[in-house]
Amino acid sequence: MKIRNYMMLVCATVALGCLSCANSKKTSAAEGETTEKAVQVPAFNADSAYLYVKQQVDFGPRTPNSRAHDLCGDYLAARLESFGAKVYNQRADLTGYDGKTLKARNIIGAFNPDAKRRVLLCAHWDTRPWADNDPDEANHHKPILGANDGASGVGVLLEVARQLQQQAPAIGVDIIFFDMEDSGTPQFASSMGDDSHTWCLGSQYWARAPHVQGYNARFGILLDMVGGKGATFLREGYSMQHAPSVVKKVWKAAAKLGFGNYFIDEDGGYVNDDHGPVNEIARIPCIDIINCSLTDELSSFGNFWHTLDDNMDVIDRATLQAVGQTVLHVVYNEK
Ligand code: AHN
Ligand code: ZN
Repeated sequence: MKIRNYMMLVCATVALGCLSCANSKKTSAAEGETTEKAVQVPAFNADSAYLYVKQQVDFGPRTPNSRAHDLCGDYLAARLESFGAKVYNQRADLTGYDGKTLKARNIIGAFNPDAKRRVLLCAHWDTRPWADNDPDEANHHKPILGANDGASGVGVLLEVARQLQQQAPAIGVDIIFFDMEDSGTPQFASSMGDDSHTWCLGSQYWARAPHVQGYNARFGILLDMVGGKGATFLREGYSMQHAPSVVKKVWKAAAKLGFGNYFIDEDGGYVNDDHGPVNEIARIPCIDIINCSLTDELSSFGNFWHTLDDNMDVIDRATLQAVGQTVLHVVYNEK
């Protein structure tokens, strides 16, 4: 990126940031008494998030044991570090559906690591090695770029991380990029029964052995496929089962911010995703903000899901904005 473009982005961010806090101060010093100050929530910059999505996609598919995976992992750890996080690289040899060893790396950025009150934000950063939902069967063994499925959640969280550095919230925040979510048994492999454990390998590992012994957080928010144009987020089943109050909090924030057209007040299906291990193994109530439409024909996760079409063309800044601003609102309103 050219330095000049980056400076323009920084200037735009500063200007937006000032606009957003100008109207939120609520003190009645004139009467000599102070009421509680409304929290100042920074303005999420969707251009910045979009850039972080693109920078991941530019590495190519981030599939297990590939060079692009290694390089993108280094990029993510470096970004988190540059935003002031204490960074943990949790490496593990995990076993794929076919018995092969997968060199996994969960990447964790801890902000305000000494704070007792914490919130966990997470997304998977690996991409699916097989486009097994592609309409063309000849593509089923090719890896996907994962602009939406993978990079979008991580891109939003990198922009959140940048905001955390500029203005610290009242609580500690941990951002976890889980690895090996998307190497679950492909449709072309003959499956022997329940394959659900072949997905979410990185989060399963982390939930059994967190980066900090005895780790805990008030709640978690998982972002998955949060960049597609016209995405809709329904109340996901396991989220409602394990963390209904967090779902309510997030959907209420979205409605207040004018994003009710993305965050729909309707129940969606149950999705096997990284919040599963966080809820059931780490016992931290965690929700999943995941695109789940009721209208798409090929897949409820979008027509490009697990196809070669999951590239930058499907990414819409407006969706990144809706999700990012909602997450910031929730984080900065925690006391
Ligand atoms: C399954 O369909 C098994 N899991 C949906 C979660 C997922 C896949 N997220 C991204 N890719
Ligand atoms: Zn996927």
